[in-house]
Amino acid sequence: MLQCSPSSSLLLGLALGILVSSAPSLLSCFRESSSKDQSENDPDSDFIKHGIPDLIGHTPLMQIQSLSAATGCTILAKLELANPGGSAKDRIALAIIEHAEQKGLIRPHSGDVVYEGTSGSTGISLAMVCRAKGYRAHICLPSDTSVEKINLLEKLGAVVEKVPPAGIVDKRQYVNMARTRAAQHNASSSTSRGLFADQFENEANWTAHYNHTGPEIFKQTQGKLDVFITGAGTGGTISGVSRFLKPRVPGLKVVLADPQGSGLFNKIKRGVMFDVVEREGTRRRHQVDTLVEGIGINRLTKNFAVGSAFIDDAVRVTDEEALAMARYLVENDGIFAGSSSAVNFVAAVKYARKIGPGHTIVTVICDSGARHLSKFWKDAGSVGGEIGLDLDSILK
Ligand SMILES: Cc1ncc(COP(=O)(O)O)c(C=O)c1O
Ligand SMILES: *[C@@H]1O[C@H](CO)[C@@H](O)[C@H](O)[C@H]1NC(C)=O
Ligand SMILES: *[C@@H]1O[C@H](CO)[C@@H](O)[C@H](O)[C@H]1NC(C)=O
Ligand SMILES: CC(=O)N[C@H]1CO[C@H](CO)[C@@H](O)[C@@H]1O
Repeated sequence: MLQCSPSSSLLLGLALGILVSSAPSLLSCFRESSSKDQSENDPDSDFIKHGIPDLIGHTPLMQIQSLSAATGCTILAKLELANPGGSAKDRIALAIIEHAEQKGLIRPHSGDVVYEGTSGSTGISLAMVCRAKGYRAHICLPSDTSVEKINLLEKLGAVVEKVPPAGIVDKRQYVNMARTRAAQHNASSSTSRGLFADQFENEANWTAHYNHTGPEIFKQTQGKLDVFITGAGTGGTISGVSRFLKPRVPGLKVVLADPQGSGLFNKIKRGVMFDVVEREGTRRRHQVDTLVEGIGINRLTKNFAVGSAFIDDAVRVTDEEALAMARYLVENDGIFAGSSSAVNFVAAVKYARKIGPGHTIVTVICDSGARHLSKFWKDAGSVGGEIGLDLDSILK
């Protein structure tokens, strides 16, 4: 609904179709009151969803035909872009809000406001879920955030506060500003409350993936997978999914896909972050020097730390490789993916080549290329002429 492209509504339709065919336990009450044959054969015999929260999760798992054929491995992608807000962050936004409701920290339709510092997908998901559940969202972001993101947040009814770019140790940095605003709201109102969502440290982050994304992948593959590979922003996805799958899938390898400039690759390979100096606050403002958005980081977050013992290996991906892969997926499969998804696929192919044919590799399409038109895709060059890219020319 948010991205008005035909592809996202198609994907949403696909998501609902897969839900019907692959989640029998959820559907048992539906099936009891309707013909089983009918619900299995007719993709339109779906039950009615009750608002946005009902649409979050249960995303399809899709085989990538070109990459599977080229590597001899079965390469599968969890389509997180099929969530109603266009990314896996819908799961986190819903989990954070429901968690806070259970703890009695916020109440719907009482003027409570959810504050977050984010220039990424989390703000969009929070803005959407807040409106669906009777809250307001207040998003702090760096003033150089792209105008289309700011527009989207505002059209979703969020208050957007632009703060001057600053490092994480600075009080006026956007995440710190969101924390301050929530506290100020609390202090100044006796009737309503402020909640700081805190996606990087909030435990609802990885548990949402432990409770939902991991079990969905397990069911969809019937537990038959050899590798799970994805990037880390907060680390919630890789931690939650690997903590769920590792004990249940014997021999599973969990692999981190890391963009250039991120310290996590070295953390996994050598046990140390890339650059200790950065912790002293001397780092450049752009923590990670890459075109890729949403993954790659140079500090250790709690959500990454809870899963790092479950990560077996890491693959580094350059921007150049990610850009070429993004084009490759459009030209060969009609898949228009975002930058972090392109990184995931480069890493999946590199890992497939390392372990050889015959394995099943699961990765993630985090969001659509539509979110990345003005930055990543702008640098992708012309797409759609000759189908000329082969995998060898992508991997450096
Ligand atoms: C587009 C995109 N891809 C991937 C991720 C990584 O997810 P996680 O925060 O669970 O590590 C994010 C998170 O910020 C993102 O915005
Ligand atoms: C706001 O107040 C509630 C209830 O007093 C408290 O639990 C919460 O931690 C406060 N939040 C902030 C951001 O100060
Ligand atoms: C995950 O499941 C546990 C146990 O049922 C529950 O306590 C927790 O709140 C759930 N968390 C999320 C984010 O769904
Ligand atoms: C159950 C569990 O281990 N929860 C942890 C999740 O991560 C937060 C910090 O992000 C910890 O405080 C919790 O103990």
